[in-house]
This record gives sequence, C-alpha cells and structure tokens, in this order.
Amino acid sequence: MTLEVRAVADLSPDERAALFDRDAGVSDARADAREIVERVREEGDVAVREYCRELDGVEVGNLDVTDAAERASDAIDADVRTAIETAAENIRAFHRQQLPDDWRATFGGAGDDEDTDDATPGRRELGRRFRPLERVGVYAPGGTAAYPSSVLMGVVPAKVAGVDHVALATPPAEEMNQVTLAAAHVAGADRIYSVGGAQAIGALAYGTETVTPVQKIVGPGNRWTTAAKAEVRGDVDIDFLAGPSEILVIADGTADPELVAADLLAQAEHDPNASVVAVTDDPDLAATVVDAAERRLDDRERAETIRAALDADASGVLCARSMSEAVLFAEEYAAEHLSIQADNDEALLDRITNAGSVFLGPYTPVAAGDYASGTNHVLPTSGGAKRYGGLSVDTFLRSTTVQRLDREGLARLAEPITTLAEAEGLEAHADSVRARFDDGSEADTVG
Ligand code: HSO
Ligand code: ZN
Repeated sequence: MTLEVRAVADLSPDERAALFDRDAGVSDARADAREIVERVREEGDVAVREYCRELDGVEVGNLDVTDAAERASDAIDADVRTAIETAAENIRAFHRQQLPDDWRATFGGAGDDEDTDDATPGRRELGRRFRPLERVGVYAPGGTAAYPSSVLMGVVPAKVAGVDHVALATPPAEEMNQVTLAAAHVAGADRIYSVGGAQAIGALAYGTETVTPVQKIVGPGNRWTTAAKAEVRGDVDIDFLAGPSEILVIADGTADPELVAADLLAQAEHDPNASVVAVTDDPDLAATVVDAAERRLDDRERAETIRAALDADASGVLCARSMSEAVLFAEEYAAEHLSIQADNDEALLDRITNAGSVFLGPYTPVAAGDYASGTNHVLPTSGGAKRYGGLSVDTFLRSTTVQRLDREGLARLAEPITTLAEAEGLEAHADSVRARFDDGSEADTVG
C-alpha cells in the first residue's frame, strides 16, 4: 500500500493533526545539541576536532578547506560545473531583483501629513537604508543529504546582498563531496570549513581558533544541526528551523495525474519523513494519482525512502467537495511547496496566503525551483509559511531608519511628543523637545 485516498471532510482529529501538526522534530535533540555547542564555545578547535572524530568518524587535518574548493571546481565533470554555473546565474538574477533601494520621503510641509515634495517649512524627511550583515554562516548538510544546490541557495543571495564574509560549513568526510565544494566556489563563498552538525553551529556562532564567528547562520540541516540553531538563537541570528521537505498539490480534473504523482515522488525521495499531499475536487483524478504514484515508484532509485514517506500518516491524496474546500485546506496546511495544477490556477493563487513557494502550470515542477529556475529552495516547513517567508536577499540585510525634521516640523509635533512623554512619566524626553526652543520664540506652540 502507498498513498490512500481520503475525503477532507471525513478526516478524524488524529488524521488532521498528522497532516497539520508537522514539526521540525528538534525537541529530542535539544539537550545533546546544547552540550555540544557549549563545549565548542569553551574549548574551540579542540572540541570541534574531537566531535569530528567521535560523531563523523573523521580525523580532520585542516578545518579550513577553502583552497580545496577552487581545485574541486576545476576537477569536476564539465557538465556538472556548467549546471552549477547556470543555476547560480539564475539564482543570482532572481535575487538581484530583490535588492531594495534606500529611500527618503518628505512628509508634512504643505500642512498635511501626505508625502509631499513641497519645500515649505514643517517638513519631516524620513527614510530607510539597507546594509548587509558583515559575516554570515551557511550550513550545508553532508552524507546522503549533501546538496550542492543548497550551497548555492545560501551563498548566492548572501553575496548578492553584499555580505563581505560568507562562510560555508559542511560535514567532514574522508573524501569531501567535490560537487559541494565546487558549488561553494562558484557561489563565491569566502571560507569553507570542514565541520558539520551541532559542532558546526557552535563554531560559527561563537568562533574558534580557526572559525570566524558570524552574525547569522542559515541553511537546512539534520535534527541536531537544527536543534543547535535553536540553542544559539539570540546570541546570533538564524533564518528559521526547517524540517523535512513538503509538497502540497492542488489539482482539478484538468491536471495530468502522472505529473502530480511525479511531483509527489520527487519531494518524497528526500526523506522518509517528507510530507507529500495532493488535494483535488475530482475523485477520479485522486484514484489515478494513487495508481500513477504506485507505478512510477517501481522505477525510482530511492523507492524505499519514497515508500516510507508515502506511507506516513502525514502524506495522502485527499478529495475535497469543491476547489474552495481544497484552497481552505491549503491555507491551513501552509505548505513549503504549493503546486497548483488546475485550469484557473491564477484565481486559486489569489486566494492563497500561506505557502513558501508556489508552482503554477504543467511545466513548472517543484524540481525547477529546487535547482535552477532562480527562486530559493530554503523555505519554511511545518506550517512556518503562516508566519515567514523563505531565504531571500532580505535575510542578509538589516534596515536603518533615518530622519531630519526642520524647526517648524518639530514645532508641529511638540504637542503630541511632550504630552505622550509626560503621560509616560518621561519628563526628560519632553525637555529634549523644549530645549530646541529655549530662545522662547516658539514658547506658545511648545506645550
Ligand atoms: N526540495 C528541497 C531542496 C532540494 N531539492 C535540494 C533537491 N535538492 C527542499 O526545499
Ligand atoms: Zn527537492
């Protein structure tokens, strides 16, 4: 048995919980992660090396393997290097588009509070400027989950944002993954460290003799890495806590069941805990998607992982009584990846607010965004899309507001400022306004 067809309306509370209460699964790993992070913080490289030996079974020589990346980029297959370069270029182009401009606008002046170009007195010139973080760490998993594409998704936007020092940490291995190293080189990583797991997060957060401490750590990882990010949050900033991959397909009777099934299987191959769900108003489509998934599964190399994900309670094919019910389901689900394979996809999209990344039309598999169309694949899982978006250029910027008031502009605000300051018992705040008019000239206006 693989996927099961169920009606949305008939889901029991337990079934709903299995679909909706997906969590990143980090709670069990928190205590271990805390211990590792603390030791790395206290003992630096010595602790890092020991954990590499104990947990990864690798005796690391130099923790800094930056020089190996350029060599890897020259040594890998030309096809793979070209693919990395194409993906990196598209990711760069999409993220450049996100760079915000600094701005200043003038308010007041003409006497109202509309934005105005008027040069008359009484103006408040207010603005916002954006500056990159100086030092950022990108984590990239190793082993079977070593994704060079995730290196591009973390490093490229950071470099586009203008981050000066972008460090990549990835687990050590007797043979480092050459494609991961090459991707780091093409993306423009400034430092590459051969350290993984919670120890990598501790090293990036607090620094060691070899590792420069960073201001923010981004990127997906296993439970321990993710738990360690939760531990260091506060001392450094993090992107978010990401769990296993998810896809929700909204389909109507016009969808091709083979394509729906192929997209489900693709995300299922990431992890036995991946969640893959299709919801449709067409019972015939639901049945054919299940058949297609079963048939296509036989040909897949990672059939075992896929089957485990499809069999899980968090996966399934659901029948809705209408496309409206399907949309309501999608809103509650808040998928990492939402694929809409339906006739009126734009109208359905209009009604969606909770999704990490949306894929429209038959020629837009989630795999396009996973690798090379240019959008980011580090996205909120576990319903996080209800609260925040995926990695972007903004992730690596901080904003500062700027203002300049003219004399008349402050005089007009003196009343509300001094009144509120006094209501808060903060008389020195009020005085700092009155002091501007100590010559008595505005004595009547200033509270
Ligand atoms: N779908 C994954 C990202 C990925 N897919 C990497 C392939 N490689 C999580 O968004
Ligand atoms: Zn994927």
